[in-house]
Amino acid sequence: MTPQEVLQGLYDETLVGNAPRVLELTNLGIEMDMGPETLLFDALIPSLEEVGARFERGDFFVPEMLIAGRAMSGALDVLRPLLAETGAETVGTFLMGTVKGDVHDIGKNLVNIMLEGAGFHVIDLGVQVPPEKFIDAINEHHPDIVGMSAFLTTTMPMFKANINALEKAGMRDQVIVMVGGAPVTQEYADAVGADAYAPDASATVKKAKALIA
Ligand code: B1M
Repeated sequence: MTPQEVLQGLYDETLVGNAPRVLELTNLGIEMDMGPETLLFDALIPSLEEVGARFERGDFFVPEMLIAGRAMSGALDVLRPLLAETGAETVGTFLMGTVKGDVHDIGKNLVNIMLEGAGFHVIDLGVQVPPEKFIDAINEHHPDIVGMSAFLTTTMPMFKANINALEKAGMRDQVIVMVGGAPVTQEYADAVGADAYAPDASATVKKAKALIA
């Protein structure tokens, strides 16, 4: 297979949620020295974007989104050690979670992988994280930055609820709050009183490093 055929195959098989084939092609791409970023940014992410577009048009439904998401997650498991392998020293602690009511985690996991690769110690609280769980984890781990992901317009308001909870607990000044996720914008981040916003995983790493420098 040529590198172009591997990328096309990864795109097509992710789109239809063929997880075993996505895994095979991911491993093949790595054996062919294609580099984890190429597989991710030139095939896997564009494919999920197309899944989202088809869902919006009514051509795909939740089950199709689910199996495509699973196929992507399987590939991420293979790519994780390669993306994170830098040997960088710990630069700070990043507490991360997808907000309450939201189960999307692929984007959050990708941000985590890139942060780990850049030397952050990442504590992942998972998905559907309620405000009190963020508070407890801040008390326990004393992170430099608290990252909150939301992928639905209906769950974005949880940023504000989480920040309010931090204020109520007298902890707002102890942490930098960073927000992100597909529908989030800089304007929205400003409106809810977050300290920072990033549109994607690599921008998150750059901002996070700058924030604690
Ligand atoms: Co859902 N979903 N989904 N979904 N899903 C979206 C997000 C949607 C945009 C699809 C669409 O309509 N085009 C839409 C949201 C519309 C909106 O509100 N604006 C949507 C919907 C509507 C829903 C449901 C409501 C569907 C339903 O039930 N009727 C439902 C909600 C469930 C819930 O959470 N309560 C639902 C369910 C699901 C699945 C479970 C089936 C599955 C999730 C699987 C999983 O995550 N484990 C799923 C999927 C796969 C998607 C799409 C197709 C792909 C998401 C993804 O992984 N993208 C998505 C469409 C799309 O985004 N194009 C969609 C790839 C990922 C690498 O990108 O997630 O954007 P992204 O992450 C980026 C950035 O956002 C940023 O960096 C990441 C990496 O570069 N980032 C941060 C993320 N967090 C950050 C934090 C930061 C900084 C940057 O600082 C802390």
